[in-house]
Amino acid sequence: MAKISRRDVLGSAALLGGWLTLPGETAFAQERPPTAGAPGTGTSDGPYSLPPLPYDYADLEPHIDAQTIKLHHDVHHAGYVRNANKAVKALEDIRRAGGEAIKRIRAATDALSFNLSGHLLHSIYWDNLKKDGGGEPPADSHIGRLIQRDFGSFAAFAGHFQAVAQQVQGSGWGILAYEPAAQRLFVLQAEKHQNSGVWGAVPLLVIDVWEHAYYLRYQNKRSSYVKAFMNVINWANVEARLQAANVVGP
Ligand code: MN3
Repeated sequence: MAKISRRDVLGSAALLGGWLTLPGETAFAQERPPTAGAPGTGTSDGPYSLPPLPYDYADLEPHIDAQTIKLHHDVHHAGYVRNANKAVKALEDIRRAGGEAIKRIRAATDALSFNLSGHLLHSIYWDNLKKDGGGEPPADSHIGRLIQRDFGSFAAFAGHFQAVAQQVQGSGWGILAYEPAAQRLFVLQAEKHQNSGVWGAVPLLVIDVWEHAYYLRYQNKRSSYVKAFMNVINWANVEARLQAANVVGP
């Protein structure tokens, strides 16, 4: 079982919406590099920017191939960033124009939801993965203890997570999330990027099951990709996200 190192956590902890200080012994938020969603990381195009990959394109081979990672990050994710910024601009333009322009507010709001959700989920996805990852989180980690408590065992969680990912209808995501109202974990689905979510739930581990995430290597065999994904999970990153969500639990 891989032990989570300080270095793993340093390089990986980020949350939707920016940086949060980690509690207790892992309070070293100031050392972490900026990433997607962090204040001040936008460009002249708008508030969002494409985060750099935290590893090389080929580092997740043979589980996820280099060409898929390159296209997925450099083209697909970049497109969501560009279109999220465009949606922000469109909303500003509509407000400024007034009059009949307000009739376009629904379409622009939909575009923001789709593209910004896509950007944020992809930003988590890259950080959730690492070369030589996988296995189980340490039994004494927060994530290890919560998985045990809320799913019964790691094997039960893994089966549940993979089944949800495999059963997403069409394009979407499987998401292990921390739900702060009940202070527990759930495995959720996102259809496209923005549907079927739960407000306030914090995504900790996300698997993209759009065909662009796996089709070059796995063709129609989504289940083979989902299985392979389990071998490149960066559990230190998942742990850091959980701690940053101010987890209360065992
Ligand atoms: Mn994708």
